Amino acid sequence: MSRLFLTIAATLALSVAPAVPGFAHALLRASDPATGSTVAGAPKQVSLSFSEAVEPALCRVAVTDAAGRAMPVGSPSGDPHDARRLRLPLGPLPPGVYTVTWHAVSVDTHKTEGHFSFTVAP
Ligand SMILES: [Cu+2]
Repeated sequence: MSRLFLTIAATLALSVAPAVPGFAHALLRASDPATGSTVAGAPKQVSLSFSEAVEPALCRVAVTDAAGRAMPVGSPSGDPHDARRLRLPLGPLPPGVYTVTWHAVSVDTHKTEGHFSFTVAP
C-alpha cells in the first residue's frame, strides 16, 4: 500500500468518525425539589443544577399542575456563585403533583430540554 493511500484512508476514517455527542451540553444533574420527590409545604423556588454553565436569559422553565395548567412563576435567574445553576421563583403551589419543563441554553449555545415532577404534600 502506498503512503498516499494510507494518508487518504486515515483522513477518511477521521472524517466519518461520529462527532462526540453531548460533549458540552447542559444536562440536568440535580434539582431542588428533586425528581420524583415529595416536599412538605410549597417550595418558594425550583433550583436546577446542570452539567455545564447556562445562559439564564435564554433558558425557559415552566411549571404545570396535574391538569396541565401553567402555574405562575418568575423569570429564571442565574446563581452568581455557580454558573451551572438556574433558579426559578415560584408562586404559591397548592398540594398536588407538578411538572417542571425546562429548556436550557448552555454557554456554548447548545440547547437541551427535559422535564421532571415533584409533589407538594397536603
Ligand atoms: Cu453543547
